[in-house]
Amino acid sequence: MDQSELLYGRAVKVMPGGVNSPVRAYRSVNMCPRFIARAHGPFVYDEDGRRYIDYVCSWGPMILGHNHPVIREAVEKAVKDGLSFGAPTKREVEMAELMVELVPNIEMVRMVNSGTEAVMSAIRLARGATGRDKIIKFEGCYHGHSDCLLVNAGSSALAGGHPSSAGVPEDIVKHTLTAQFNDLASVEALLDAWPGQVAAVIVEPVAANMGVVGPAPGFLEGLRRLCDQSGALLIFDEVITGFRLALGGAQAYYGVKADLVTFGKIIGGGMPVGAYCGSRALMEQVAPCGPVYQAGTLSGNPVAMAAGLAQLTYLRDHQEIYPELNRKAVWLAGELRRSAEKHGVSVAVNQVESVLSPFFVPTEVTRFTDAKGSDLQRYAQYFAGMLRRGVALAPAQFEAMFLSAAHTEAELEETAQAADQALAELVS
Ligand code: HOZ
Repeated sequence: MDQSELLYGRAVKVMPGGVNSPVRAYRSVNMCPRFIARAHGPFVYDEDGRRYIDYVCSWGPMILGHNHPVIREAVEKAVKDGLSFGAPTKREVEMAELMVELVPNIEMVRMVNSGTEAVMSAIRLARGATGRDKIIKFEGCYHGHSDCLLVNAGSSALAGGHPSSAGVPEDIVKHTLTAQFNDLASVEALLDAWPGQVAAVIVEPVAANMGVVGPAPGFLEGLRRLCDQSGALLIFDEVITGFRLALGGAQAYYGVKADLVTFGKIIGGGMPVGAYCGSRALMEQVAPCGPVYQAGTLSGNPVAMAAGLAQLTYLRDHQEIYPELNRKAVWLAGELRRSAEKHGVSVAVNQVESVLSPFFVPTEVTRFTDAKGSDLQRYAQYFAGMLRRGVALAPAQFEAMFLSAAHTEAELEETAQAADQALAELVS
């Protein structure tokens, strides 16, 4: 037995499924999870000291690679001044100023502690500001685990076979309407069916919790138009896309304005941070300025702000990272396609900038129904083959693969070789 197996044996006795977040239990790949002891650059190391090239990247935020010196030093410096004050700090102001500078169409920021909290609060704000109750989300999109959004959700909710959760009252989710990603007609139909009642349409601009599925041309623009026509607010959940597709996130990348934007872990450099942002008029509806209540002792935590400020400042000052990340992702996606074709394995590789997903399907994947058609058994075998060769992918088909600036040509080559062998195994 290795250390991960031993720890997992202890963990399942005291934690549900042995984990603090379901996808980490590796259930959809039928394996024992790796317990990670440390991480550096493009690598994570398990408790036995085995090294893996990491494409989970803490589910996105480690865009500069693990344990980046600039972020680590900022955290070390902040820790010396104290861990939590429950009071305003200079760093929060600097952080909000920087976000307003970098993200299009936002004038104010409210910090929270996670993407879940950011989205939950943005929905409350949208409802408070419009006086409407209904929201529209997309099947297979994931916006955290707050009650009203755990409906037809993606990510590990989908991988675990529970796209909607027990414990969420019908009375709450009756206000959550579900449309189809990349299908404007499905949104229009809901808006027509509930005239004047939809507070917001919330979308991951690039769906990344059904695997990666980019927006079809005109989809995001269409959402903007439909929201303008109906008086609903458009919320971009940029927990994955923010500061990743581009410095200004999906709004900048696709040239589409959102009314509210939510961010998660990436703005904390991996520390627990989230934020929701929008125009002054909207954000001043939030307490203490307005009637929409939301609060938190750890919101704007000084250590988390130090990490986030260091990461966003670094990204602002090193924007060459973005084309470089894209170049690496295009190369890797190309290698995966080439190997799949060589070995006669049906794989569709979706890639948008530095997020990508292989789906084990014979067709293109442009909709949730296509993504759901992926052969999950094959993904599990492929995952196991990659892990054996020292490459850590997301342990579930419906998650994304993230690249970081720390992945060099050497790691990419090693990954492509591992993928070639793992794909060959699928047909042997
Ligand atoms: N659902 C999250 C990823 N999309 C899980 C994160 C985690 O387990 O850390």
